[in-house]
Amino acid sequence: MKTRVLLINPNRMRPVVAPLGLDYLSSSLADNNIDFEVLDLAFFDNIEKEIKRFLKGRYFTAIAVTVRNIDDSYFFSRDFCLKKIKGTIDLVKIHSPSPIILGGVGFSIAPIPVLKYCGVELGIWGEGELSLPLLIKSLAAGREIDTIPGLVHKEDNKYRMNPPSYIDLQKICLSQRNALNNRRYYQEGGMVGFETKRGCEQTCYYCADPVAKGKKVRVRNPKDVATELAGLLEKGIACFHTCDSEFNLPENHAIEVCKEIVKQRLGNKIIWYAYATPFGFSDELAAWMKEAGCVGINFGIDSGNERMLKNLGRNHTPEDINKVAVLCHKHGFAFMFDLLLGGPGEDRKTLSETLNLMKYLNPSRVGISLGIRIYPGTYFGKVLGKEMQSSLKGFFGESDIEMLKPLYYLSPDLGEDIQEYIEKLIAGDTRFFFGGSEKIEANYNYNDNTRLVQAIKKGHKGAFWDILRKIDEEELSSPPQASEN
Ligand code: B12
Repeated sequence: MKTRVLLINPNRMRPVVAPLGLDYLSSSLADNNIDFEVLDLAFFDNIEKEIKRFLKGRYFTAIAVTVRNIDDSYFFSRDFCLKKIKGTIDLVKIHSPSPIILGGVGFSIAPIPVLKYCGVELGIWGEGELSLPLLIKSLAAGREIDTIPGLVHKEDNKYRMNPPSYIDLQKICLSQRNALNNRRYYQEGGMVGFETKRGCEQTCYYCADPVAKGKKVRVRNPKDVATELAGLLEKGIACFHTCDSEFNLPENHAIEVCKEIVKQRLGNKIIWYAYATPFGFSDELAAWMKEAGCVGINFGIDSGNERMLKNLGRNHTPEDINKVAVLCHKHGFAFMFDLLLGGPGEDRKTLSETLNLMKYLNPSRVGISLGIRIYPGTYFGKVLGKEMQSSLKGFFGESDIEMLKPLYYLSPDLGEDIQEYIEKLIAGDTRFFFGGSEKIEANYNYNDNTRLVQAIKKGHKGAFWDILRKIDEEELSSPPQASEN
C-alpha cells in the first residue's frame, strides 16, 4: 500500500490562525517523497460530516494531528481547548483505523498527559521536520520505532519519551508554503505567520516556550526568511506576524533579517508585526525594522516594578522599558506592552506602580493578563507545583498534579476584589485591554473574539491588538448615532 499521511488541523478558534507548523511539516514530507493531504477543520461548520466524508473508505499510513493550544491561557475564560481536540480525535477514530500521531507546541508542553487525555499512543515532542518522516517511513515498513528522536509512545502500558530532534535551520529552507490555504487565512485572520528562528534562552519562570521549543536559539538564514515572505506576497498576502518567541534575540540576526527583506525590495510592499523583549532593542534595530515594513511591536514586559520583574525571572529593567517606549515613539511604531500581573509577591503597590508607568510611557495599547498559568516543566511549575500540594492558597483551577487543565496562580497579597481595583486604576482609559472587564471592547482574548472577526470581515488587517486599537479609534472618532425613537 502506498505511504500516505493525513495532516489534520483541529483548531477552530476565531479569528482563524494558520497552523504554520503543518505548512513547514508538509514541506519536509514532500522533501522525503512522502505523499500527504491536509484536512483543515478551521473552515468547516460541520466537522463530523467532513471527517466522515474525508475518511470514508480510505487508509492512511498515519494521521498526524497538530495540537497548538491545550488551553487559551486566559484567566477569566480558562478554556480547556484540548477537550474539543479530543472530541475531534474521537471522531477520527470512529471513521479511520489509521494510527494517530500527535505533535505541536501545545502537545510539547505536556506530551504524556496530552497523549493520555486524548487516548492516543503516538506523539512527537518538539519540532517535527526530522522525526515525522522517520516515523512514517518506519510505520510503513513495519520497522522498530523506539529510537526515533522526540518520539513519545506507549509501550507495555508505560509511556516513553525520547529526547527531541533539532534540525539545522541554516540547511533547510522551510519555504514551500503551499499546503495550507494561506490566502484564506489572510482574508479571515488578517495576517499570516512566519518564523525567523526557534528556541528561547530566556529564563522567564512561567514560560512554556523553552519547554516546548528548546532553550537553544537556532536562527534561520535571513535570505530564506525573506524569500518565504516574497513567495507569500506573490499569493496576495501582505500582512505578517513573527512566530518566534522573541524577534529581537539575538539582535544582530534580527537586523540581518530586516536587511534581507529590504534587499529583496519587500519593505514597502508588506507590513508585519513582531513579538519582542525590551533588552536587545536598539535604535539601529528599530530603524531597520521600520525600513523592512514592521509596523507594530508587542513587548512582553510583564511588569514595570523591578522586584516583580526579578520574581518572574525576567532580564530587563524598568529603564529598558522606558528606553523602548522612547524608541517606538521616535520611529512611529504602534506598540503594545503586555503585562502579566499577579505573580508571586505582587501586591497593590507593585501593581499600581506598573499601571502608572504604562500611563506615563503611553504605548498604543497595554494588555493586562491577570493570573499566571502554571505549566509543567517550567520553573514555576516545579516550585509552585510543590507549594500547591501543601496549600491551595493563591491557586485557581483544577489542582491536577500534571497541570494539564488550566491552573493559575494569583498572589494572595493582592487581596479581595482585585478585578474592581484594576478597573478603578484604569478608569476607562481605552489604551488598556483588561479581560476582567465586562466591556467587550476591553477584551483581548483572541479565543473566539467576535469583535475581531467582524473587523477582519470589514477588511482590517494586522496583529489582533492593533486591529482592536484601530476599531476603538474609529469608534471614538465617529461614535454610533443614537437612534431617534
Ligand atoms: C505567534 C503566536 C501567536 C500569534 C499567531 C500569529 C500568526 N498569524 O501565526 C497570535 C498573537 C495571533 C497568537 C494567538 C494565540 N495564542 Co499564541 N503563540 C504564538 C507563538 C509565539 C508561535 C506559534 C507558531 O506558529 N509557531 C511556529 C510553528 C512552526 O511551530 P509549531 O506550531 O510548534 O510547529 C512545530 C512543532 O510543534 C511540530 N508540530 C506541529 N504540529 C505537529 C503535528 C505533528 C503530528 C507533529 C509530529 C509535529 C508537529 O513541528 C512544527 C515544525 O517544527 C507560540 C509560541 C511558540 N513559540 O510557538 C504561541 C502559543 C502557541 N500561543 C498560545 C496561546 C495561548 C494563544 C491564544 C490562545 C491566546 C489567547 N487567549 O488569545 C491565541 C490562540 C489563537 C488561535 N486561533 O489559535 C500558547 C499556547 C499554550 C497553551 N496554553 O496551549 C503559546 C504556546 C504561547 C505560550 N508559551 O503560552 N499566538
